[in-house]
Amino acid sequence: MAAATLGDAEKVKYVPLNAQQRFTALQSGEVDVLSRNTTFSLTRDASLGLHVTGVTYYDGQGFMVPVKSKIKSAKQLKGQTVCVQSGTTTEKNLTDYSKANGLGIKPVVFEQLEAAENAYFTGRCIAYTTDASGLASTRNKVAKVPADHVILPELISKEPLGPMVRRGDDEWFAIVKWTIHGLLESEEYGITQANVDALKASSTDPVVKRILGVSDDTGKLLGLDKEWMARAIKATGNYGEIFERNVGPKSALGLPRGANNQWNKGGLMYAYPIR
Ligand SMILES: N[C@@H](CCC(=O)N[C@@H](CS)C(=O)NCC(=O)O)C(=O)O
Repeated sequence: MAAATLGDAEKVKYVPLNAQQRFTALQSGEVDVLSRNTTFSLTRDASLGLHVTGVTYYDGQGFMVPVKSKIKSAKQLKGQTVCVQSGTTTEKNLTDYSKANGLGIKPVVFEQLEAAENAYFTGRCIAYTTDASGLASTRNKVAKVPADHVILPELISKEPLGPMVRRGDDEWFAIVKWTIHGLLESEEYGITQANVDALKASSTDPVVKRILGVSDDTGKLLGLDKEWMARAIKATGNYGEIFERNVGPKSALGLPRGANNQWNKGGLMYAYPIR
């Protein structure tokens, strides 16, 4: 977004926010875009004075348990304690799932992530629940021996994650939304960080030419210049490259591409056309 808008991928100030603080920070203008593991829901979209932009990661809520607990399925959590962070969709999904399946799960709720994780790892709860990507992160980063913990197969919710912006700034909303689609469509059409310059100079594909601003000037319509998307790709790579580097199978998180693959490869990622 910074590369597309300001011409420099480094012109960003990152402000760490926990689950509780994130919406107020965006509402008050402390940040201009909330890019965290935030789920889009009707309530959040309609009642916070914010806009959801586009899904960058399709997630779902899961459970982690110690291997030694011998629990193999979430259905075996009957009457058990589960650590969870407040101010999240996670907390509500847990209650819904417990009710719907008659499990009588006992949630143990913490405001801070570290407190919830710590409670789980010290045995205060039999399971820890959050988005599956969050579980992978916690297991990788916090567990003394990651292999001692298993993520159960059930995903109990849909968690479409992506950036949010403040209402009342339609131009910025459009830039954030179309940057996401541009990076997705670049992957679909094979434009990468490594080949972007060469394709700009020689591609004859009309879609590639449009994305790279060689034919149409889509940037102008967003208040940017015609190089906006070429610059973004050059700075970070396309969506697939960003995925592989940060969360993919070979990264520390080791997450499979799964639902986040392109629509024509069995996934849900479907870029709106840059035209
Ligand atoms: N996607 C869910 C959960 C996101 C969430 O906040 N997860 C926790 C647990 S992984 C987290 O990221 N906490 C970090 C923090 O509060 O610093 C939501 O939007 O409510």
